Amino acid sequence: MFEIKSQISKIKVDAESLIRSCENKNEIEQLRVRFLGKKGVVTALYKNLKDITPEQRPEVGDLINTLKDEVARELDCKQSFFLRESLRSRLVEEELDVTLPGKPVTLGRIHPITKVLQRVIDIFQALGFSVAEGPEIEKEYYNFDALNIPSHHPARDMQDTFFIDVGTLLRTHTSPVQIRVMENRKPPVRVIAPGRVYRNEAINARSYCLFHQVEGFYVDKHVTFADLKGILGHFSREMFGAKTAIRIRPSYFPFTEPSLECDVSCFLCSAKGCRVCKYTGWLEILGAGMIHPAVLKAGGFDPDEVQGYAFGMGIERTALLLYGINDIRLFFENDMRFLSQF
Ligand code: 2NL
Repeated sequence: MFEIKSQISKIKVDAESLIRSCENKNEIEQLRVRFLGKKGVVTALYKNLKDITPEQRPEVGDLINTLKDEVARELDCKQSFFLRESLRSRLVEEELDVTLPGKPVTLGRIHPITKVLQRVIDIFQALGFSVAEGPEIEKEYYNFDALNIPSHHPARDMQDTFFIDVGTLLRTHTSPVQIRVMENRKPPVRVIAPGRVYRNEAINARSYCLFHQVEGFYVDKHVTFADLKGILGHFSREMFGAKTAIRIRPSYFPFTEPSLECDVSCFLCSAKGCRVCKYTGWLEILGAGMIHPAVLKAGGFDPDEVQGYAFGMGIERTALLLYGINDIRLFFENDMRFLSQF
């Protein structure tokens, strides 16, 4: 009994000093085998239990259990010390400072132009219009000829249009999409064409070399100017508020006859007059008209059988008004300080 107790104390002292002087993980593993392994020193003690009296066994058994737990704890302790050391030296080697704050994750936002564009699309989709898209690099034929824009027209000038090649250009409006739709469909057709368009203009607060447009058209038997007026009023009230009034003025586009420009009552000052509406109470928002017979023909329709209206609006201009922004260039800089305000 005395013998086994002193054996236990000796093993404890030995183990402690050996563990203390360990220099690496491998040495710890070797000690773990030496003391706690199947053929280990502590394991061997259990076998000696049979040599002592049954009355004394529980006490000695407890002592051995405690010894086993203590040795295991000290081995674990030293092992995690080596683990921390190796991690630390790796961090130093890699010059990684884990205490530095992480990079902030900024969430993206829907661009204000996309928001306005989507609202316009929603309004027309609710009326049964479908959405069509087409190429931004377009044939001169679809961009100009098919739209009854004569070859001597100033819009065809290099000064106003980005030409890619002879007969190929960056579309200056989304009307060519509508010609392509006409070529492939039979009336009745109700389509809107949203998208990017390009103009070779001097860049300033009011104009940029690219912008977004939504054009739309409806061709059917018996489509009249009154249908056009109706849709312009409906769109304006949906877009700018139920109290919005519209005013139409005669205008000119080569692709419509007659042509008009549509103003809405200024939603910023309730038409009382402000700087934005230049004290007129009206804001110009879109152009429209009855599709020119030559354009219907170019799209493959018979102008004696069907008629149609068409309209077009610039999205940036509408967004500037809706959000009270004074510089169109802000839409193209993609500065999160600007974009995160919408
Ligand atoms: C504006 C005016 C307009 C159209 C676009 C059009 C398209 C076809 C046939 C006839 Cl396929 N017209 N589009 C008509 C009138 C005006 O746009 O101020 N846009 C920003």
